[in-house]
Amino acid sequence: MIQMLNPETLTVLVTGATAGFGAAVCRRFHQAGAKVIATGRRQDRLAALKNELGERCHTIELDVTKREAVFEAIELLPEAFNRPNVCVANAGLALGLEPAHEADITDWEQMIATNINGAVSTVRAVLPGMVARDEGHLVLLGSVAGDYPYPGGNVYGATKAFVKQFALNLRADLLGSNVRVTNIEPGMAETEFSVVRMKGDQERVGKIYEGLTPMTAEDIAETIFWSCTLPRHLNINRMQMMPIMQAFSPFAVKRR
Ligand code: NDP
Ligand code: 8X3
Repeated sequence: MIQMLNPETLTVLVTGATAGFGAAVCRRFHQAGAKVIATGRRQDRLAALKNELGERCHTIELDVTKREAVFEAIELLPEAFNRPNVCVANAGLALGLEPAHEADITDWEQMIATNINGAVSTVRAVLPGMVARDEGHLVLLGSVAGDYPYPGGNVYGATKAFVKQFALNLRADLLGSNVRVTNIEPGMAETEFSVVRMKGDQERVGKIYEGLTPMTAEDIAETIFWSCTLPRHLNINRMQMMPIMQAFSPFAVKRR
């Protein structure tokens, strides 16, 4: 038996905590005794989470695309929460599934601003404190879309490929410190992700998960919790996860 970390020693900052993986991560760590800092844009969701979790939960209304606001949020953390030793850079989205020549470029820009710039700002804001304290864990939300191309994945997949390489390069920079970095790369998980991607078209959303059992937000939260409570000498670099009912296709070939 290995000795897992005591979750009560953890203060966990989560971006995108108002839904899906982020909310489940907050609940999982909180249930185990950790303090959580839940952030996101929807204030009503944050208030409900605070109401549910109570004293060991601090909430911040935060749009990760606003760089100054991200840095300010970390700088102004109240005393009881100002030493986060886990940061889950989770805020992100996919918008649309159109082929590249038909996609809305503002959707592309929003994915880049959130999934790339948002993750970069979050990491850059939280990392100096972790390095100074010589203790921390950055968890980034990548995706199988960053590993495998698929039609309509264009910019979304590219943002997640960035996240993967960013995580690996962070590991290179942080060698010698006690700061861990993990890129979690899920496949199909049923959250609000597809509602956002399909811009509220429930019929299209329903078809995505029809006839299969997708992963849940709790499945992903459990994996993150596990990787963050492993003994400090261990680092999970990348973790790719899929539901059993999802796998790969052969290369597509267009014949005349
Ligand atoms: P959800 O749509 O359920 O949750 C996304 C969260 O991101 C929400 O809390 C949303 O909060 C937040 N968010 C979006 N834009 C911003 C922003 N500009 N600033 C701050 N927060 C923001 O999706 P998931 O939980 O499924 O997705 C979480 C992460 O996991 C994403 O990075 C996604 O790409 C990734 N992922 C998801 C998979 C899936 O199949 N579900 C698979 C692989 C990866 P709010 O709107 O309140 O700001
Ligand atoms: C979400 C998984 O397969 O919809 O990142 O791109 S997928």
